[in-house]
Amino acid sequence: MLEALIFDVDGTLAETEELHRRAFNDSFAEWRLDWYWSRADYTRLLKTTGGKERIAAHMVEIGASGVDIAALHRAKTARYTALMEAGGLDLRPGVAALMDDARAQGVRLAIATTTSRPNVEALCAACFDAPASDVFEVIAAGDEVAAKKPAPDVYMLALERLGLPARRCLALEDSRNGLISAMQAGLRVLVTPSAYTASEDFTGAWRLIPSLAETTLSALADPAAAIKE
Ligand code: XBP
Ligand code: MG
Repeated sequence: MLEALIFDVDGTLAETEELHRRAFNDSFAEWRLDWYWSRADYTRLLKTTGGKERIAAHMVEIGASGVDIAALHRAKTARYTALMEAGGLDLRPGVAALMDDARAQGVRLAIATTTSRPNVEALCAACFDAPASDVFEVIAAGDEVAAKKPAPDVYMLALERLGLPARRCLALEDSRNGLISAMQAGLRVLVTPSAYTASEDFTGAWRLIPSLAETTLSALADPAAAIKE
């Protein structure tokens, strides 16, 4: 019996990473750092989850030091939320319909994300015109866990807050890091690859489909209906 859907945010609910990349680059310029992350750079750097961890990984790559990463990341988050509030970003196909179905059928909705909570609030305001806590019953995000994806911590936190066993839930992800995190938490994982993760290895996914528009809640609720793409 499927009792809850646990959504990843970036790349799963919406194609947000180009907005993140712009917020990073605009912050680097504001801080007069001669750093610029191209799409190719960002594809590589996205393997490191978490914005602060990603900046640190970049600094190791280029041998940089002496940057207050937490302060720079706060500036980036302020820019990201402003870009999100400016509008123009839609949910990925099928996301709103699946969430509406889940609400109608009494299937609970949760978030398990590496991104920062203000970013979840900004996305919910922009895409649902509501505070995040009105859209998702449970939210596990960003620095609430010490070990970010692919560690299972954020999915374990979401399960704990839901008070449900993994077998009654389904994780929805776009990235290999997210797939590994959710699998290690004991969850079945439905993967819808995003623009930045299309070439990743999704071995172990319960289902792999182009978007959530390709499925229905009843198909997700019946494990026997699972088909490996
Ligand atoms: C994707 C991430 C995040 C975002 C940037 O999170 O790894 O780090 O790229 O957001 P998700 P922050 O688990 O939702 O796919 O700068 O706030 O980390
Ligand atoms: Mg993601």
